Amino acid sequence: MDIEATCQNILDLNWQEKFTIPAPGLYPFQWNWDSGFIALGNAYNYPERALLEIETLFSGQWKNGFLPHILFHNFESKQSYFPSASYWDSSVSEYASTQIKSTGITQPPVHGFVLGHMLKNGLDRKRIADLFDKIINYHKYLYNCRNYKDTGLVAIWHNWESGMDNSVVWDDIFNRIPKENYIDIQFQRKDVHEVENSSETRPEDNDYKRYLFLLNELKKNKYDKVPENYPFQVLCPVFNTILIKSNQSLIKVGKELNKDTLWIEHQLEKSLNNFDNYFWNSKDELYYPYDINIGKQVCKHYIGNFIPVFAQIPEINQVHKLMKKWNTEKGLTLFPSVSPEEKGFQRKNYWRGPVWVNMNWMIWKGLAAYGLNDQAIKLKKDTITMVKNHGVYEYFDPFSNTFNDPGYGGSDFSWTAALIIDMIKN
Ligand code: 9WN
Repeated sequence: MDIEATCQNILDLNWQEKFTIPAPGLYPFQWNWDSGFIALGNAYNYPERALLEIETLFSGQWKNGFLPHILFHNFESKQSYFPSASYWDSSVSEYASTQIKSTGITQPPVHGFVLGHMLKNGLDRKRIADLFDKIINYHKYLYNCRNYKDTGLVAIWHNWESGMDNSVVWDDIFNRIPKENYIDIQFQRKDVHEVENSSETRPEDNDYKRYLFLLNELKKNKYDKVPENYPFQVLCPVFNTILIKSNQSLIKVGKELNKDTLWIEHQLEKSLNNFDNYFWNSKDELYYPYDINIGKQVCKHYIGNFIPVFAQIPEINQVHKLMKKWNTEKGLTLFPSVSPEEKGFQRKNYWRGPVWVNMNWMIWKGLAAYGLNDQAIKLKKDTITMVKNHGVYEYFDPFSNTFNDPGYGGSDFSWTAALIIDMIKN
């Protein structure tokens, strides 16, 4: 079977009547940014599924516009994931859906650019117009409740909100949390039973304790505000790039559908005006996250250094500088989640080194938009070849050249399948 058919089969396998699970067993519910990437891939062969995926996701939107990171559909019959619906207990919030249980944190806002892709591919305009309004409400939540000093840059409150859960960029923040705050937290993980070799490829128990400490603090505050002295308040360049990209796309969609786009244009302008002030480091010539608590950039070498190309935020001369850094990275053809030279790099461990398809997809899109076609085409080809050689997994060893050496984490991983389909189609 060719790779496109294999990927399509995986999307079929993971389809659950109105949404798609990210991976069987490991992730049995609906995840926010996963659904965006999945809908993008489904827009080609299954436009109805693509629309339904995003409609189902927004059926879990809260009254204040907030869009949760997991919707626990059919949670009674699914026991393979922790933290569960009852651990999160979204009912503590007066805004939460009373119909659909969810988490109380969000994930990168990919939906705007996914909507643009759907419109471009001729999907139902009326349904796109309805989704447009819901996405705007979500962005209003972000700009009302997460806007840092009215910069147009929005803050994340949990590492799971970044989607890049155990990246080295969060290490210092976690190391600053006093041990007595989390050491006694009790829990039973499920993920470690769902993947091969979990001790080398998934976060550690000690990491989970700290993730749960943050979760419990946010829950005490009804997922509405950050508590005083709360340790995780970050401006993430990846999250903000994705928001900017979505806003750029929503403006185009809005104009085509005769919607008012002034508010988004205004937010976008602010975000772009402030982006480099917080994220660009002119000495290192890289983008870094900004830790609000200490008022400093987190100067670590990881994939987020490059992601702003996705929304064409850097000028072309900055892009050339960024690409030079990439080329020096030990001859790797794809972007690893963390540079092999960075302290804490682990080639098999989740967001601490492995290659992820969605990250390389964003850089590919960005390079193509700058007209850097040779680099873009090579990145696309190498990503497809990696998946052909190692399987449709969640993440991949950046140094593995051996054919048939499997990838890591969830097998039959939906966003890998969806984005490979998109790469093949373009
Ligand atoms: C927590 C579903 C999600 C992705 C994240 C990825 C992983 C979850 C977990 O899986 O996170 O959200 O339990 O490890 O890090 O990006 O959305 O695929």
